[in-house]
Amino acid sequence: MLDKSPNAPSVNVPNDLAAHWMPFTANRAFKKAPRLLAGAKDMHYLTVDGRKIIDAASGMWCTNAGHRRTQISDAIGKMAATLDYAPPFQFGIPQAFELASRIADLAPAGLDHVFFCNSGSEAADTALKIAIAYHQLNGQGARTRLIGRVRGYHGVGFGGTAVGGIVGNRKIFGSLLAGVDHLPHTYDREKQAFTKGEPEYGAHFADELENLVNLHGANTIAAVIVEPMAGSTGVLPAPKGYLKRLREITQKHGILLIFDEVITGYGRLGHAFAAERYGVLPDLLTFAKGVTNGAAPMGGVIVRDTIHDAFMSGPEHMVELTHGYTYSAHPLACAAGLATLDIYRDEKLFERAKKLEPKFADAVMTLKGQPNVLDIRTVGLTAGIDLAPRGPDLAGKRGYDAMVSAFHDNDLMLRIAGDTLALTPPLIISEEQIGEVVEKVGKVIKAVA
Ligand code: PXG
Repeated sequence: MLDKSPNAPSVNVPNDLAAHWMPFTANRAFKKAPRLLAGAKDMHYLTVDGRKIIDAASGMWCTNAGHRRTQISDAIGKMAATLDYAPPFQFGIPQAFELASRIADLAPAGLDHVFFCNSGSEAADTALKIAIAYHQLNGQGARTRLIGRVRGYHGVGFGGTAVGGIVGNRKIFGSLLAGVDHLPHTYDREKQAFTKGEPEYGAHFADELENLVNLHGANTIAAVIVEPMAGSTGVLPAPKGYLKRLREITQKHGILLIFDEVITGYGRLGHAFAAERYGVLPDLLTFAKGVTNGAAPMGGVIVRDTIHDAFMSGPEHMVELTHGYTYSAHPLACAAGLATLDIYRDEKLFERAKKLEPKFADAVMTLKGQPNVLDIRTVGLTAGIDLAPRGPDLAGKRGYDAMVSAFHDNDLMLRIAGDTLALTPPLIISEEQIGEVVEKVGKVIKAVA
């Protein structure tokens, strides 16, 4: 229970953690030794016991502009005091239209319409539904099949889980969606280990799509969804030429290509979107996280003109797309989004990420040779460091221990994916702080050796 007495400490720490069933968390281990956060500013979190923790994870790939930006919190506060809620179906707020226009302006030319939701999971499911509906409207109703990728992550809705390819996220949830298949992942340690940026080897993994087309028939396939850089599975940058090849094959067969940019969007790879970095134009592009700097829940799908326009027919009083959320384009999220985009623009944070990329890569690569380090991958301001598992039945234990050691003993927050450590700091990180993070990660790796 929270201590509600007059003498309660200023940072009120609960002493009963049972009621909160935490998401994607080892609940029993957490509750024995909680990692409780009380505040944040710029590159740091503050723990409930007053320690300053350097954030090498942008929270959870969210706070690209750093924490507690007053411009954003002021905008949210002002909006909350002016307009608490507005129905997004059949009514609108000016800020939603402004934000959509600004996001469309940031996206590569051709991606011109923005559909808002509240998370990356909703964005993935929305994109998949739009793809299937588009084919239906286009007289190709047999195109319902969805292709994801092994090791892909597209959130936790039934659609996103079905096209996702992380076994642990799928196996206890039944049959998910029918008619789903998967491309192979693009990682081959023997050929790619310790690559900075996009590996030379692996464009041919895209050719597997031709085999899936042969197997199922192009006229049954609605869309292919991939992350330009697979994040949750431990940072797998796309091999050189891979995404272009995927675009050529999808185009040839009338299959829509969806880029899930929930992580790669808003500067993570040194561009507004990874689509720009790779010069590949998808048909739909999903985003979330960085759009509001994590300060309010928001996600969305950016859609090609041709797809959007296909829906704009029939009687004008009719709803064109029977899909949406009570909190689509929520006023607080729109306010946060507009203030966030101002910061990205004014502080040139995407360019900053691009400039820092080689320095970040060099710094993280110095960890090569540390105990148990099997591979290091970097792209943009992101790195994945694979550690050897502690044993055949202990997959993920060394990674978990590293996260715990980082937080409790080294004042560092990092993400883990099994035994892979993921670094993905706010784009405001200084060169000195990159050094500090890498030094701390080195200590953590030694601590779990
Ligand atoms: N797509 C991608 C590519 C993601 O990375 C989602 C969809 C789902 O977003 P929501 O907002 O519904 O959670 C994600 C989320 C990690 C980590 O540590 C990554 C995510 C979420 C939590 C942890 O790698 N990505």
